[in-house]
Amino acid sequence: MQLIDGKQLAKTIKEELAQEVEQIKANGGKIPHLAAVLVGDDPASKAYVGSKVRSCEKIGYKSTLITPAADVSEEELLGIVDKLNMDPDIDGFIVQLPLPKHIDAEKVTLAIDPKKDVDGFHPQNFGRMALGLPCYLPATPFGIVTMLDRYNIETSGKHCVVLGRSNIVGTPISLLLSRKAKVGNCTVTITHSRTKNIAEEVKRADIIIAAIGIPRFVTEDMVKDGAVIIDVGINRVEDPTAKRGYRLVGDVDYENVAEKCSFITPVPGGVGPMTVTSLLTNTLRASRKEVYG
Ligand code: BQF
Repeated sequence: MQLIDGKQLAKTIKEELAQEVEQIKANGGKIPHLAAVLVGDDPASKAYVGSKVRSCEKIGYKSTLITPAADVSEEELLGIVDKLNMDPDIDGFIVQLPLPKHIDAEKVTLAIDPKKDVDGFHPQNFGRMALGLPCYLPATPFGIVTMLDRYNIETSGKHCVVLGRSNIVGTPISLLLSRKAKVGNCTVTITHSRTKNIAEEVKRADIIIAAIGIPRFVTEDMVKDGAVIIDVGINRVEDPTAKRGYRLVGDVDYENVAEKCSFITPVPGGVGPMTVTSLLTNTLRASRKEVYG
């Protein structure tokens, strides 16, 4: 079994991006500038946005953090989005999800200028991804594809089984891996809550993408010998010995499954850190106008 070390790979990619920034500075170009909108004070969202902003600072990007209160009106939030759309210094921005219930997240996503949509959530970027046109890839699928690429893991002709069909992970990674591309050419099965016999489907997989949101769902008996496992889950489980009383586990029963597979991503330190570098790469592409000219 070989570990796919997302934390280390993310560090390498951030170093590469930092060098790009050095080049830009030396040539007197525009420094990439990411803005993040964090509504309210959900602790997980604060932590995620905090790490994105710190990563920007570390590699030499400009960053702007906007923190409206949890009771901000939808209208006000749409006003913030509009200002960011218009601001010529902002190359790209994100509105951290989830949003409070009184705000229509779909409406907010639609309001983001696709040219600045570095999370790749706007239907225009999603559609372009599905068609194989230039676009910003959503962070998690982009991170997964980058891991498979950098670890030289063959995907062509492989059977990939995806667990979960969310708009931000399951559905887009299924599309990407089935496309005709360097990382692609898979035969993809999408499984979900209505799938009749998930274990039987997963057992056939050469590549398993677990994005189901159930702690340790994928067990040893579901895994074919030599399979590649990408664990997207971030689940809190009680652990009295841990400082905070809980710890993070993936959607895969790592301890028991690891022996059987050829490659596996850990949780934490697997897919998670790669989502942050995806956002940083998209922001560089935005500042270079690589996608929309
Ligand atoms: C790690 C996210 C659910 C809902 C909204 C490193 C991250 C996570 C884990 C991270 C996530 C998950 C992010 C680790 C961003 C990934 O070491 O394992 C980094 O920052 N993520 C988010 O912004 O919004 C979410 C998950």
